[in-house]
Amino acid sequence: IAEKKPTVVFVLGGPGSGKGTQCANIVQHFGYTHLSAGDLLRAEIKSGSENGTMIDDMIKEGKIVPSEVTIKLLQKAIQESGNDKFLIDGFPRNEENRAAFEEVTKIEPEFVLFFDCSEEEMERRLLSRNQGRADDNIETIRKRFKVFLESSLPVIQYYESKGKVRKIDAAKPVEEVFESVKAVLKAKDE
Ligand code: UP5
Ligand code: MG
Repeated sequence: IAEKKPTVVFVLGGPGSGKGTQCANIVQHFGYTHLSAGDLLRAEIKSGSENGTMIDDMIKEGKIVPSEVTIKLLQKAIQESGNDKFLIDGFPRNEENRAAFEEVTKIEPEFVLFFDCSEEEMERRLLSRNQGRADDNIETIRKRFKVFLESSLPVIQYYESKGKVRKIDAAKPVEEVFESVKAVLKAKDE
């Protein structure tokens, strides 16, 4: 059966740039389903799956989990949602993630929301989050920043070269960031 391909927006930005916070706002106003790759991986650890220990070890080191694991979780969530519009938050994180997702799903993003924020501000936010995340300690935060610069920024640059990046100043207060986000999403509907 020929199914219509879903609409996908990738939501990217460094650790603590506000991806999850802004996705929650977008969901309330624009009818997307929010899929955080990190949340799906953390749920997989909790479920006691056979991959759980490997995923847990990688997250504690700030490393990127193999594409096939993350893509399977995303595909399952897409199928189970019943929706056709998705915010994919925190994925793809490297070139291999990006190529594998395209190859397996044949989906290309409509555009990429890029939350741009200084490391200093992101570090401050992560250290004061207090939600018990295993990776919110200064040692792991430094590793996450390094992986972001080395592996994830090139993905953003790839989409930039295709004219697909909508860059948002994410260092401002939450409400102001959301005003910029709304402007991008409204422009899409016009
Ligand atoms: N906050 C938010 N916005 C603010 C603002 N404008 N002003 C002041 N404070 C603001 O926000 C972080 C904190 O800042 C919160 O306390 C918030 O209230 C405050 P949040 O919205 O949670 O930021 P977010 O960008 O979502 O930060 P997060 O820590 O989730 O980003 P990461 O990209 O580091 O985490 P993720 O969960 O995506 O990935 C975690 C790990 O999983 C990765 O390191 C990796 O090991 C693994 N992973 C993979 O391997 N593959 C994947 O595809 C995805 C993840
Ligand atoms: Mg998040």
